[in-house]
Amino acid sequence: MDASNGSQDTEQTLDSQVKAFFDSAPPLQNRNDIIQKLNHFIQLNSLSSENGIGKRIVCVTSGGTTAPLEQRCVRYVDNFSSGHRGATSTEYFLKAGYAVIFLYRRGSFQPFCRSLPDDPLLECFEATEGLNIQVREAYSKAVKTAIVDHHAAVDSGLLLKLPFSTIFEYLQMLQIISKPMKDIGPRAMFYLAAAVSDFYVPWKDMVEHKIQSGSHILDVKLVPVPKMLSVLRKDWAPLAFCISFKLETDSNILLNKARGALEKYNMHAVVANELSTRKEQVVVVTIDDKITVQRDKSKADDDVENPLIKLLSQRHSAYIEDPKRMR
Ligand code: PAZ
Repeated sequence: MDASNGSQDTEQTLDSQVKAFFDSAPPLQNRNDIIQKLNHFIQLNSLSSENGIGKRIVCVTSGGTTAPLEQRCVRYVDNFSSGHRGATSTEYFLKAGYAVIFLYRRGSFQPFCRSLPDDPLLECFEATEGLNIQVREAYSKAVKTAIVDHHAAVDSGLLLKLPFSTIFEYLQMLQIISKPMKDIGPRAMFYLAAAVSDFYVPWKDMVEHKIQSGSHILDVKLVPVPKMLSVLRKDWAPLAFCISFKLETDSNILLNKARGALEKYNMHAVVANELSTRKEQVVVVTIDDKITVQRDKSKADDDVENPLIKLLSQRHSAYIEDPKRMR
C-alpha cells in the first residue's frame, strides 16, 4: 500500500468513526431550540459593528465532558476541569469586542461570577428582620458587578450560554455551532478550552440500567473518542481561526505534545499548560513561535487570560486580514 492510500484509509477510518459516533449518540432534546438561538445570535452579531462588516464571534468551550457508563446514567467518568479558564477568557473576549458563544459544562464556573463564594445564594445574601433579603456588605461589590456585567452582556446579545454535560451533548453542540460559524468565514474563532473525554462507551454498547455492585471487577470497555478537531478544521468550519489547548502534568513532554497537536489537527495555535501552573503561565505554540504568556503578579487580580486573549485577538486580526498567511 502506498503512502497516499494510507492517509486515505486513515481519513476513511476517521470519517466512519465520526459517523458511528453521531449515528449512535442519543439525540439532543433541545436541538431545535439551540439552532434557533444560535442563528439569531450570529445574525444579530453579523449585522452589528462599527465598520459594517460584522463582529468577530468566538465559541469558547469550557469545563469537562462526562462519559456515561449507563444509559440511565448513575455513574460516569469525569475530569478535573473547573471551567475557570473558559469563564475568565469569556470576560476578556467580551472586553476585546467579541460576541461569545459560551459552551460550558453545567455547574462549572460562569463568566462574571468568579469572585463570588462557592454557594453565592446562601453566603452573599441574608434575611433582614422584616424578612426581606439583602446582600451582605462584604459581597455587595462582587454581587453587583456579577449581575450588572452578566446581564449587560446577555441582554445586548453579545453572550450566548449553552450548557452540556456528556461527551455526546458536547460534540453534537459543537457541530451545530460550527454550521452558522462557517458562514462568517475567518471572523469566527474556536477557543477550545474544554477538557474533552478521550475515551467513552458508545451508546449502543452501554448497559441500560445501573451497573450492579455484585461482581468483583467492573468490566467496561471504553473506546477512543474520534478526533473531532480534524473534522472541525477540515469540514465543519475550515476558515475559522482555531485555538486548541493541551494539558499535561509532565512539563518535559508538554511542548512536544502541543506541537504535535498543532500539526496533527492543523490548528492555528495550541495553548500549552501544565496542571499545577495553569493559572500562572501558558505557552502559545504556533507554526513559527513559542510565546510564554504570564499573569502579571504585581497586580493581585490579574489573570493569565488577560494577556492571552490580547495576544490571540491580535493574531486573529492578522488572520482576518490575510487568512493564507497563517495557513
Ligand atoms: O477548567 P480549568 O480552568 O480548571 O482548567 C483549564 C484546562 C486545563 C482544562 C484548559 O486550559 C485545557 O488545557 N484544556 C484542554 C485539556 C486537554 O484536553 O488537554
